[in-house]
Amino acid sequence: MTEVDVPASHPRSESLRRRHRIEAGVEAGITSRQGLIAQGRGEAFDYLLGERTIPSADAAERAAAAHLLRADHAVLSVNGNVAALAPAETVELADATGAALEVNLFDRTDERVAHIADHLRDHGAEAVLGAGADDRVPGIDHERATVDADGIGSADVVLVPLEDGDRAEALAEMGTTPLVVDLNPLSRSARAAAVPIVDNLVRALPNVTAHARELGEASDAELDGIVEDFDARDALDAAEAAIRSGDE
Ligand code: PTJ
Repeated sequence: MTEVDVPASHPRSESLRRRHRIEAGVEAGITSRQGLIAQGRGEAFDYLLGERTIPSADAAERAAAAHLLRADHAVLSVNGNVAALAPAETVELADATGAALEVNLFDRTDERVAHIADHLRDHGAEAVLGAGADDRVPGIDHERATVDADGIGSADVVLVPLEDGDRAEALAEMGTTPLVVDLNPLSRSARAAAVPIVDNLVRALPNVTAHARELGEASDAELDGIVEDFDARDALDAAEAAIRSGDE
């Protein structure tokens, strides 16, 4: 069955279509096989969240938009799951905020970096960083440390969607502001984030874009206010409470 064969009447049709996108990503050399496992983990949390953007996630998405707009050099980090699930939405967010795009992988191969960069270009991206690999994030002993010096290596704000590990914390250690999209409010990445967005990537990215467009004319003082008013701890607590109770 292909993506188009999933009947709209199926109660889990949207979820099945996303699974197909990840599966196709693996077949196209974009997504790692580990990405299939990550997708299942995310689905479970999303189910418990009611597969909706809860109010605290919407507030986080607005704060993330403000961070991206006021950054001097923002970068959206793209891995194999992000590229398979939301390539157009990722490119659109980069356009709306002026952020750069950089491929950054845990299971890094030059071939997969090239496939993902091509895929983003097919969805409208102009420049895609990540192949340079001429810098490292200190304190990480695996391939996610490999970055471009003119990308994540010198960014002041980095959006880290969909990964759990030690990179968000390492970015914070080097003075870079990590914004994280992760459906698990207990994940290391979410807990290390200046802005943890506990929402599905496929809903989160378009909503950050919508907030960025709406804030396009906002003054620096207004953006600063949104950033300062956001409390990461409260957002994580609200998401965990929503998952545990089923309420907002
Ligand atoms: O492409 P690579 O080589 O960089 O590898 C990417 C994966 C995803 C395989 C790698 O980053 C990984 O193993 O991630 P983890 O440790 O499984 O963590 C993924 C986190 O993202 C988990 O906390 C999931 O709950 C969460 N997640 C999964 N799907 C989504 C998600 N969060 C938001 N939106 C999703 N669609």
